Amino acid sequence: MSTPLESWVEESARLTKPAKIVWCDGSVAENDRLTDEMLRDGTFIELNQRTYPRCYLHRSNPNDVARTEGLTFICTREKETAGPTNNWMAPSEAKEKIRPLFDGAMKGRTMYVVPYIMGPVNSPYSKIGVEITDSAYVAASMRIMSRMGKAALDRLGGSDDFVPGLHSLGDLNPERRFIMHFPEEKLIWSVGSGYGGNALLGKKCFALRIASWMARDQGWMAEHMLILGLEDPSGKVTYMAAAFPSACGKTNLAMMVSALESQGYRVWTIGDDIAWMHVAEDGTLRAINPEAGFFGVAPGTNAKTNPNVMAALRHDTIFTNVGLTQSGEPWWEGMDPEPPAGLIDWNGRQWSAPNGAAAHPNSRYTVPASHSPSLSSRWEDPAGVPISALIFGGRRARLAPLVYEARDWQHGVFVGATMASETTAAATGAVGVSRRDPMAMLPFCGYNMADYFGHWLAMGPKLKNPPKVFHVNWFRRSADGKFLWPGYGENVRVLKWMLDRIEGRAGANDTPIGCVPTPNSLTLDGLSISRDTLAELLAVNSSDWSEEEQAVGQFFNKFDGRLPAPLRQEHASLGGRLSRSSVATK
Ligand code: OXD
Ligand code: MN
Repeated sequence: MSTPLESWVEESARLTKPAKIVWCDGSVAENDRLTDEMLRDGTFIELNQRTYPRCYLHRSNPNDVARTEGLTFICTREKETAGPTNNWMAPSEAKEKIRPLFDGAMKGRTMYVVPYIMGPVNSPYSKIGVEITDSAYVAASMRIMSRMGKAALDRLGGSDDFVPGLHSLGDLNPERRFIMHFPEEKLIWSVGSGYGGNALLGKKCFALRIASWMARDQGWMAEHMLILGLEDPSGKVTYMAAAFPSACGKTNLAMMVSALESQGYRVWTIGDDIAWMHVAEDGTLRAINPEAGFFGVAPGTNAKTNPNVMAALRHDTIFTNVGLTQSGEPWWEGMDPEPPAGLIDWNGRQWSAPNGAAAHPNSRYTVPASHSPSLSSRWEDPAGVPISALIFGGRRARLAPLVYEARDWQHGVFVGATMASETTAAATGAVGVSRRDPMAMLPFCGYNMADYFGHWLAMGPKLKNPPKVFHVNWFRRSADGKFLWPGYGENVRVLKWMLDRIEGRAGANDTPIGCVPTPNSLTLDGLSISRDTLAELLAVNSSDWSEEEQAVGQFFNKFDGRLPAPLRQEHASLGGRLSRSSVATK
């Protein structure tokens, strides 16, 4: 008798007709074999093995370099279940459309069966997925990004408790590219793309879209959040989780070298992209990082912005769509002030400035978390770490102050639900356009966002001491377009203010949007920042916020009657506070 997994593999093979099937065990020997094959067929280019041992460069098809949100669907029986912010297709229609694209797609190719665990091997919160793929690059990347191979098969046994994901590169034609999710049957079908977020199915497809659905049903949370621990001078570590949209600095914050290290404040990394959070028996919110590696944006990464990751990616790392130096090393914009001579760009052409960027703006490194010098000793704690603060943030040139604190859980949900950010190169489409991205989950929520807000609201009362909720904006600019805040390692000063708030030590001014630090409550020693700049960073401008309040109303209208009433109430209360404060300041 075949197991449910064997039956699904057989069924997928009948459809895709591969020349051979390889069951991945995740071993070093297997990884060496895959690497050799990819070096032979050109999928991998060897980097300088002296300075970057076991590191390789992969160049993807130039039309396949980012997540394609327009081709990503939530396929539920009812359109309403997917909601107004997702692309929707009925499951039967989606399957009819995609099945022919899978039919014979693996002819002459190898089918890799990639079993994996999302989460620590022995955590009760972890879950199993199995990806079938015809891409060796995907199989090798999944080995870095998850606990892949034998450990997953051992945990699964003969059970059917896994999320199946069928992936084929297809012909890489965007006309025939679809990323389909069937949350009602916990199934993923992805065809026509080899790019990370579209093709490494454990990440966005399972750990966010399908998992958010499971989390709603089972009473936990699957969020687009980094997890970090802030150590204080006494050695106590306070854990925080933060949601920022793609390419807004989650990895840098999670791995930061603290500017307050000499005062005893250090940051420890648990995860850089996804948090699965459960209510523990003691009423705390406990977070695990379901991933095992970092799939980070390369451009802008350097010894100042993220020294820990620069150290981490010097061995056993896959680079995708970065530039290549004459000495066979990876290179991207922002790595050094000047590009080295003789660079090859991400398309494999001799680079010169008029050709555009040497590295694609969404070029990536795929590196095991275990390489990071900042990795927390608790990063694989099966019980997760207790979360004391949840942080939302986006890129906003104007409007949002450096940091503010929500009044309570319900207001915090409103702050997360109304977050907005300027778009980045992590997804195809225009860059720099402001859009609402609730909880940074707009592209990743597997069901109706109004119901997702309802789920957030329902989680608060289940927690004994709900985490405090904050909003940050590292990206506020002056009238002449300059960033007001230095960011990176200096962001620890904001984390420290949050810690002081959690412990009841720091001062704040109550404003219509929430509590903003008093200038003296931020630890600014060693940083040269003028009082005027600080005032600009912390300013809450009532007329700008009134415009924002109107825009939020329009956004909420998308959800019609489905929007939870407490969010309407929070919206009305904000309006009331803003009009009272503008009367008061007149
Ligand atoms: C990612 C993304 O790759 O959010 O993490 O796009
Ligand atoms: Mn992400």
